[in-house]
Amino acid sequence: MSEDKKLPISRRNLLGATAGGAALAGAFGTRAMLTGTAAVGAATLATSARAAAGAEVAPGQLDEYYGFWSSGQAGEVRILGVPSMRELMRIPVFNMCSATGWGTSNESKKILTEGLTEKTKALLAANGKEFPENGDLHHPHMSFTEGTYDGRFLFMNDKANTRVARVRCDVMKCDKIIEIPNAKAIHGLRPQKWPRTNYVFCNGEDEVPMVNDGQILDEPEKYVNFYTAVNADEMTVAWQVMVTGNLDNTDCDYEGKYAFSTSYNSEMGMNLSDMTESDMDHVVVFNIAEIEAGIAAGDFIELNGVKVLDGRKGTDNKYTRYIPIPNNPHGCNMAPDKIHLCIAGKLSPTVSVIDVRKLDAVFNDGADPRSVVVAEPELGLGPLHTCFDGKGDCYTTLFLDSQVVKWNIEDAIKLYNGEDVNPIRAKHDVHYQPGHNSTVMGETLEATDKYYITMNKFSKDRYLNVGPLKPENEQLFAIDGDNMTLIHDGPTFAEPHDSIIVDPTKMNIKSIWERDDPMWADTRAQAEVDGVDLDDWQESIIRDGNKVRVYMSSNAPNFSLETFTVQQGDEVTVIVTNLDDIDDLTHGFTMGNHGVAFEVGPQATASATFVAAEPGVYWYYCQWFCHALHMEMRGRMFVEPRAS
Ligand code: CUK
Ligand code: CUA
Ligand code: CA
Repeated sequence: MSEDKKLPISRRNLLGATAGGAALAGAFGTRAMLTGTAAVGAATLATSARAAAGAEVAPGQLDEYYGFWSSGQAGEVRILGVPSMRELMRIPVFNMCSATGWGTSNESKKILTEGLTEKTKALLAANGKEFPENGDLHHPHMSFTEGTYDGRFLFMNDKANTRVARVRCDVMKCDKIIEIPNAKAIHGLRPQKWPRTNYVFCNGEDEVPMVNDGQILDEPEKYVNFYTAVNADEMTVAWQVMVTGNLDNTDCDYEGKYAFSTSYNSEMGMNLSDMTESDMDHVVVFNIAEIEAGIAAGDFIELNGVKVLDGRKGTDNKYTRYIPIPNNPHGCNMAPDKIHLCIAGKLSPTVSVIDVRKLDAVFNDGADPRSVVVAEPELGLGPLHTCFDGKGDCYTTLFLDSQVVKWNIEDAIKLYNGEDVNPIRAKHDVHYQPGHNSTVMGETLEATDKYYITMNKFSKDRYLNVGPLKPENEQLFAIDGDNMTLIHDGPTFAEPHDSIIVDPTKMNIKSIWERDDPMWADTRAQAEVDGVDLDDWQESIIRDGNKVRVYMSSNAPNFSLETFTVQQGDEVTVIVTNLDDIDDLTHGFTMGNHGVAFEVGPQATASATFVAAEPGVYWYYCQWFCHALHMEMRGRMFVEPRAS
């Protein structure tokens, strides 16, 4: 190779292709020695390591666990099988989905629209939209009963448009989305763990004027931030607490007493240097019983229809306490020992461990807020999130070091008390820059030491070049015993922030819809008015002024209507009921050239509305391959020219 043909210097060609790096990278890895080698050997190693760890999932075999993954700015939730890491399904939530018609069907548009505030509706209308067509979904979490998952719902945030959504786990579809008033940029989100998920706690990340109507603009000293409790059953806002500083990530205890939120901007800075100026920021602790008592006693103001309590710093309030924590903290993770809350330092190389049993004294007896910190081990650079194995060990991601550090809480406490112990059990290189991490059932009382997933923000040069936009990278480890064995290493599309791994025995998932599912209750009510039986074969075309409702059924490989006729300018609603009741027999309805396509699952009803603005012949067809004669499952809409 001539000098000028040499490849550019990269980790790959600098280090050469050698397997084994990942295995070596276990216990107490020396960074200089290990950087890069694991990157090259990982894929080959994962295959044999998977067999050794007993984590092989043969074709057709079922995975041990469900993984529910966020997708960041892609706006959806993904279901993965763990440990195979096969993507099983995508649940559209804050995004538009071409396959399922999420954002196009009437049923989904109602969910996407009905929870918006009037102000946002007007803002979107001025931009030609009915609902936000994007979302930034960071944190998917399941509902709890008595400290463990109960398989009812998933809840998730949209940072981009200040929303919280709920997914029904019986059908794996989103059924509610609400915008949170007053707050801006809902980021942290966790369901209440005890006694059950009555509340979903969530917090805005961005500070705004209390009344954000343009009267106050560049006066940050008048900005506030809001912590929100959503009524999980009704998907309404139960209450909010106004705080000082911003809020980042949140979690809550296993007793239903306290919720917590990290703040990286206690400074109330509006630029980077101001936001990182102070050595100490804080965690805000929210006292649930005092907040509920405050509501009952009328100690709130009503702001945009929400009861808002004042929990700002420096006020003599019973609702909040501020615990000083170094330096722009991020992750907020409650350990399954019910006692220890782990706050990741981010700019500080530490994790601050809070003993939640000591919080009563801070609220009731004026104890020093820092007295609740019982350990603060130095773990490495850029600690972001911590997860748990249920046996006293923790795994914390180190963003800057591109490592995960395994450490022990009890030893960290001993070290804090002056004993000569090292709480660090192991460090392992990951590729590259990890954010969130999860263990199986790790945020429940049933946390296990089975698998560990790290969600890494960069893949750099690990994969074939796909252009300037690179995939992210995820790595799954078997963690039973003292070892961490890499068993999966693969790219993902933007951007899995967070995941939970759930035991299938917690789930109760339907395979076919119930005919009377509430998802299409409005359509059913309209059909009754129109004298159409949605549960029977339908060939009805109902005209109502210039509105036309076209009812048809599907039964593979037929639509009940081969043709229907409307007038130019009619507003046409096509309602399709799938009368097939066979597992995995989904149909779809795509109306050519009208931007209309939606899924109709077995026994489901779905609909979409469009204006037939241009005369002509338009074919519609089923877009889910359902039968040998699926291509023939089509029909024509005739649009007659408007009589002049
Ligand atoms: S945040 Cu993404 S790495 Cu939004 Cu959960 Cu920490
Ligand atoms: Cu029905 Cu394809
Ligand atoms: Ca700060």
